[in-house]
Amino acid sequence: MAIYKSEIECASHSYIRAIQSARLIKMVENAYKNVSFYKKKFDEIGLAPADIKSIDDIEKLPFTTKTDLRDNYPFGMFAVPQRELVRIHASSGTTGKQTVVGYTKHDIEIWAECAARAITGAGGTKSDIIHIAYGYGLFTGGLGLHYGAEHMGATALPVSTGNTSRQIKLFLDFGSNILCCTPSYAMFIGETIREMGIDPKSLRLRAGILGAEPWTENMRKEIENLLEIKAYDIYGLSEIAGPGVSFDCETQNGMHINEDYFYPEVIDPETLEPLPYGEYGELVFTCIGKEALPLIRYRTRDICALISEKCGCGRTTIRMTKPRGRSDDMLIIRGVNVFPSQVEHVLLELGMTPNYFIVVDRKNNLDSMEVQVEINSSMFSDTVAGLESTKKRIEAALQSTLNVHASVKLLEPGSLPRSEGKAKRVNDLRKLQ
Ligand code: DLL
Repeated sequence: MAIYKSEIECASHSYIRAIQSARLIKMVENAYKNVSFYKKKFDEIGLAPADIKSIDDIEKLPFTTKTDLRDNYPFGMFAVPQRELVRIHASSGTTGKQTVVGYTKHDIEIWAECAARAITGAGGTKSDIIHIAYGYGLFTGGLGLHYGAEHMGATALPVSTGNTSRQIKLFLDFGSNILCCTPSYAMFIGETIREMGIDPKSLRLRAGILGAEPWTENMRKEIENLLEIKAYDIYGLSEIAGPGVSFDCETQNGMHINEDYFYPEVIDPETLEPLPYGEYGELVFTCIGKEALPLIRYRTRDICALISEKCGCGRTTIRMTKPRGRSDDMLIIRGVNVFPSQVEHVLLELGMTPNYFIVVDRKNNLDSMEVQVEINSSMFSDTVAGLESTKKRIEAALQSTLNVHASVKLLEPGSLPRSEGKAKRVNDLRKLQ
């Protein structure tokens, strides 16, 4: 399959290191000179921009967190005056004050190129209609892939999220080739297509570029079967760049990081020490190519590992595993760490639907966890005894994977709310007490 910028994506390690070094030096100077937050941080630890001579010096630099962005709300971390900005995005702010990010013309150009690399990684070409069903607005999903599609000369179809029957009508009428949305919305679109009696093979859709939330390999198989497409993962976060920080290629074996612009590290979130390739920890990025918001060693909270082995697709860029979830999404149930993605994995291994919801509570000082899951329509006619044994089977499998007891509640097909954006999987009632 084609590679969008092979001179970079297939470059030698030493060539990429040289680019990273040059860009890091420039960005550190920019951050020190133009962002008072960084000047103060550097001065506090006695670090001068001149101490950063190459990418090998990255570990000398201080970390940046979401709290730093919030404390400098809205424009305090920008290295350019507002008149230099051509776009502003912001996170939804559901867990506190929203974080605001700004882009210069040059920043938009590199982000669009990274998104174009991702669309090409999913087999997209100039001839394709890229159906964008991520939200347009302050969220980066819609506009990020939109600019990526235009950058490569493909046809962007800016549908935005919601109105599922219209999405499907456009598949039928316009012949969309690549669907971009969250994995949970792709599932819902797939279910709706089946309910409407449409054979997905009769559509021109052949790939999905799905991300913005954690999803498992089993969910990938479900979506691929339901929509008869190949499902590619895409990762990004507003603070660094929206979709296109990293992306799946045809091997679907870890996402290639656009490391000429976003330098990755994985650290131990407790000791803050960098971890070797292959070990799971917290992903950290340094934005080495951006002008407006030069974030240094930004702690993403996403848990994953870096993969340095050569990829079968020919790209040489470093890859990251699918994020398991965010350290702040991790539930601690009776002292045991549980990620919602582990629950999803178990359910799909047992042939259940990926429509599930976790309710955590605390009664008499003891944590309880209930996993609600919809049964398949084929199980609908099962006897009560049959359903009871399914419930027991799931409970036993959850216990052995999570090392903690979860009670299971089976629900009728279609009873849980469907998501058109990022799915909400957990209600932690303990936080409300
Ligand atoms: O979700 C950007 C994006 C849009 C990525 C469209 C991909 C597609 P935020 O709203 O700032 O930005 O949320 C960022 O979402 O730190 C991860 O926790 C999670 N996330 C994003 N992509 C993935 C993925 C966009 N492929 C946060 N797998 C990140 C798992 C993901 N988690």
